[in-house]
Amino acid sequence: MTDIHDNPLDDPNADPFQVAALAAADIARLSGVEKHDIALTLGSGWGKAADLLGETVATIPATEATGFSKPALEGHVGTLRSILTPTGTRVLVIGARTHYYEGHGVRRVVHSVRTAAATGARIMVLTNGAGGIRETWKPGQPVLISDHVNLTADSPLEGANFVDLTDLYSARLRDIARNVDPSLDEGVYTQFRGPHYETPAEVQMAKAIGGHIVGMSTALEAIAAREAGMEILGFSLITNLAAGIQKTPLSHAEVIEAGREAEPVISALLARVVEAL
Ligand code: 8IG
Repeated sequence: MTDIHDNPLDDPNADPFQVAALAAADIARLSGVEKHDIALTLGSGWGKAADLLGETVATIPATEATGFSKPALEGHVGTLRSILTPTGTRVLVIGARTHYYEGHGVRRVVHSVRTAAATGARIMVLTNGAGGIRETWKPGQPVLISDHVNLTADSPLEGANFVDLTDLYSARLRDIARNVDPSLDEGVYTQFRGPHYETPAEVQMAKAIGGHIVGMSTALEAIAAREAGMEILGFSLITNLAAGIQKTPLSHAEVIEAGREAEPVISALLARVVEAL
């Protein structure tokens, strides 16, 4: 199942939860760890957190787990890591995100989240790099996600499955994060399809409908995590102010550079928060 052209999730008759269960079994077999407690998806800028969390018990190329896609983007390490923290918590670190804009469908996008749930994880920590709408925010600043507006016009849920999204981004977990760093601000994440960045007019629309953060990944994943019964903590690294908020054009190189600079600080913060969960 390592060939991108032979992904079982692409079979419309496949049950995505069954594929996730197979992936979880792959992870258990390859890592020797039967059950994980917390799962953590590392977006751009957050990659160093894994090293700070504890002992890496196993590093698995994501393509060794059923249903995972090859990484599409440079800077996104396509590995699954099993980490044992000093307090004995098992953390599954997902360094292999499939974005909605890749066009492989929403099942592939949320497969890592469903797999995390199938490994036993009860808490899903989702991190990303994103644009900031609040003028007071600075590139390199981490913020908590308090809620989201899903502008993809899509859902990872199939059929008449009316999942409640009140308190989607757990107030309890946000409180724990703020105990670790009281200076953490929070905001509403608006997910656009991408991969283009927004026009300034779209950023103004996002602001008018209550958004503070613009991104391309996390809302769909959070919905799937909630469907799977997990408690969710979301973090955005503001790598740039959104189009028209910052006066200069957005560039992917700048975004990567902002992530690289912030990485040591926010990774240390994230490791401390995960340890406190
Ligand atoms: I990094 O400004 C990053 N990801 N939609 N807009 C959207 N996604 C982003 C942005 C941004 N910056």
